[in-house]
Amino acid sequence: MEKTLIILKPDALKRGIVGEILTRFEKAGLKIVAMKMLEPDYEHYYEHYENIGEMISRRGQEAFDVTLEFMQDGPVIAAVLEGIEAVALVRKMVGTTEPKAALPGTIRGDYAHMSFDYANGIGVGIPNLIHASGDPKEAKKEISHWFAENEQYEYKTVHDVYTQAEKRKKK
Ligand code: FUP
Repeated sequence: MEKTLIILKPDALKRGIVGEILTRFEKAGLKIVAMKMLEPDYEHYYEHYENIGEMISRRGQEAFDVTLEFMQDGPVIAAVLEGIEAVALVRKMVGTTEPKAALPGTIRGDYAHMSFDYANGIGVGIPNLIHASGDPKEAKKEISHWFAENEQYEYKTVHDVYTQAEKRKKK
């Protein structure tokens, strides 16, 4: 079963919408297999956003710097979600990077409206509430960067009857 990393960013904690965001994933049947609150340092975010995410070449040094500053503005909650094609599903539920462009029904579209123009104009990182792994390869690297093996759990949920069903036998 596929796993993906989410990080509830400092703005999600400060706005008190952690529960609402997590509820959306639980309702979709995704399984929380790891979760913790932490306040990572610059090096930890450098590994996440540049060594794994290659953000400087994609977005530029300035966007990278303000993002790291924004992420260090308070504690975050990191979690690993498991489900069928979980990486793509969670990205869809999160919505596109810029809240202004994120569709209604997505987390960023429903809970934020900030534009790149506004954030870049005042020189701040965009408060878009949540990070989610971009693809399965990135998810694997991010999960092992944020969680040790013994911080990840296996258990059954009521969704497993559908999501981990046996192959149907032909009659
Ligand atoms: P995403 O894949 O949605 O996490 O987006 P990116 O990896 O491209 O960017 C990482 C984070 O940097 C985004 F969540 C928001 C932030 N960012 C800014 O704050 N300003 C920018 O101009 C670009 C990105």
